[in-house]
Amino acid sequence: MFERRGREKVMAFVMAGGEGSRLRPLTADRCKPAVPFGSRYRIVDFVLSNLANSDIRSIYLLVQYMPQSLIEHIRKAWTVSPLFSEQFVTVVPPQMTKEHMHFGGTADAVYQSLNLMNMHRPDLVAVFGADHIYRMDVRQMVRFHCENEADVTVAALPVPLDQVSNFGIIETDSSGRIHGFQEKPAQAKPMPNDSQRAYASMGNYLFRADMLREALEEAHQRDETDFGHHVLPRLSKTHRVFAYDFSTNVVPGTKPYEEAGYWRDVGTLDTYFAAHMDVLGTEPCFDAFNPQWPIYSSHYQGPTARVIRGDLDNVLLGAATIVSDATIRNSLLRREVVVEPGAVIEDCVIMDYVRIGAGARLRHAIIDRHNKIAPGTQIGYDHERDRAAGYHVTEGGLVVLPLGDVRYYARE
Ligand code: ADQ
Repeated sequence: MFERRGREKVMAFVMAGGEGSRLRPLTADRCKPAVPFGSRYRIVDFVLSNLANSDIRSIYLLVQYMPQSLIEHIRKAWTVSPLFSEQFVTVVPPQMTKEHMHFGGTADAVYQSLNLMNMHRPDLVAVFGADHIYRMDVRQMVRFHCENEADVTVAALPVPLDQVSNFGIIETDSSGRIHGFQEKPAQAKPMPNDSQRAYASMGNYLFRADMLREALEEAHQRDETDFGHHVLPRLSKTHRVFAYDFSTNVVPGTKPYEEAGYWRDVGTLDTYFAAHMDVLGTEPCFDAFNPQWPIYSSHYQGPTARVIRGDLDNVLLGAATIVSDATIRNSLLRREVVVEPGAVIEDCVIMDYVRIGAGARLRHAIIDRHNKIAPGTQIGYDHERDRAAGYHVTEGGLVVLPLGDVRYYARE
């Protein structure tokens, strides 16, 4: 029983070590949480904003695979004033001791960082993934956890049966208590009230702090390294583990037209692209603008975008982007993009510091940062030619250009 119900001290570990191999080539040089998203964010900004907006501001970000770009982003976007000693986002790499040369898995990463809990003496520890696009008021999950006197709470939502092999699948009783947890099974039973879907973990957990320590020390003794494969299946047999129904989470300022319970695991290039299309339109299913629940990112001080002339329809433009006499439809252009006269851009995501030369035509494509597209180039019109040019083409016909090496500002 918690004595300080309603005022629990919560600290967070955000798991940002994932490789995101299915997002290649976007993850060839950076980890998945550092991949740009939308007109100005990185994927990691969504979980960090959710925690910060929920007043959880003691945050350790556990990194491993290619962390440099993420570290730079955290320094620029998430450095908090040292006046507030309990408010920080600190990047934690593997400690490289004789015993541990890397994080063996998500549970091992937190096990190796248990000493960080000693300094803060939290009541609860949030262990959240860094790979998803969503808004969530974590305080509501904390309340649910305390009301149920839970040892562990797992945020959960229904997923189609043909996708269960990507998720931790949960079985609950009518009170929401979890009695079965299977990580990425080949098949799963549908939910009792929905024959087409199974109940899945979102990879976001709340733990009673002393219990987490015990569970991880025991897991370490047994050489078990992963929350989904080892720790949660075991705890759901011995402890009070509950599923928090994400569809009950209400974020202040959500618009009536937004999709209820919007959450996307942008694990593949095609799902990553589709999530970009979700932020477009007059009534987007995920609206980036919500002053009551802002998504924070880098404090770039460049000027607003400039359109000299052009035919633009359903377009997001980042700061300091310049469009002259071009046609752009259903697309996002991030900051410092230059689009020269006669260019046509349709259904595209154009990342920062890209120059699109005069008369170039781009369709259904993602152009990573620091690229220069020569005048007259065609991308997305002939996939054989795209492949021959060295571009990546997905099964869904999306063309992806990897990070370029144009290091001067696009407009120079
Ligand atoms: P996955 O995302 O496939 O499934 P995993 O690859 O372990 O699981 O990644 C979980 C999170 O931890 C990601 O944010 C990743 O970046 C990070 N991560 C992975 N390895 C790490 C390491 N060694 N050190 C630090 N961070 C690391 C998980 C759960 C499923 C759940 C889905 C929801 O295991 O049960 O259904 O998330 O998407």
